[in-house]
Amino acid sequence: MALLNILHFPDPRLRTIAEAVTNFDEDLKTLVSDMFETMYEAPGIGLAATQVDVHKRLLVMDVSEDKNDPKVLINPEILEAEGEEEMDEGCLSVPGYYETVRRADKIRIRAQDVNGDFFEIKTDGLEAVCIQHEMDHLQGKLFVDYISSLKRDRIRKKLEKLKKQGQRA
Ligand code: K1U
Ligand code: ZN
Repeated sequence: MALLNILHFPDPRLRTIAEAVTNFDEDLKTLVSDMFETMYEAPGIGLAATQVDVHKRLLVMDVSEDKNDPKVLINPEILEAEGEEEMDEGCLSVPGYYETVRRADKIRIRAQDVNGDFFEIKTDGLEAVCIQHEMDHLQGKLFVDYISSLKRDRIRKKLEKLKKQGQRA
């Protein structure tokens, strides 16, 4: 098990479009296990491979209170989306910032597990929001893309300044 480095906005690698997973091998299982360790340690409720600089279509999540409901979605696809919901979102790649984002409230997803077997999930609320947020990462999109460019620029400048200060220390 290993903790992975999480990329921070505005790192251009976060804009990479991920490719489909085709090899369901031991390396994939190690990556999934490292992503869970990284997500729980952060702590977060989700993590997309893009955030750890792996440009493959997979995400991990656990929105349960007791952190005992880990889920892996590989090559996820939205089959149905309905309703609208506004929720405050955070992002491990945009530390310290929360913004309200409007997304579909109920979704039906098809994905593969670590063995390549297909399954479907029908969900709503926080889990539906988290899946959409993580699937955005796989397309190189961040929750700050839903807010005004003025606010986004302010966040970018603050995170760039923090990074510079960290490098000097
Ligand atoms: O993708 C990420 O960076 C993870 C992100 C997921 C997410 C949060 C909120 C709404 C949609 C998607 C996070 O986990 S941010 C941290 C967070 O929300 C949290 C951390 C500890 C306990 C509970 C929540
Ligand atoms: Zn995120």
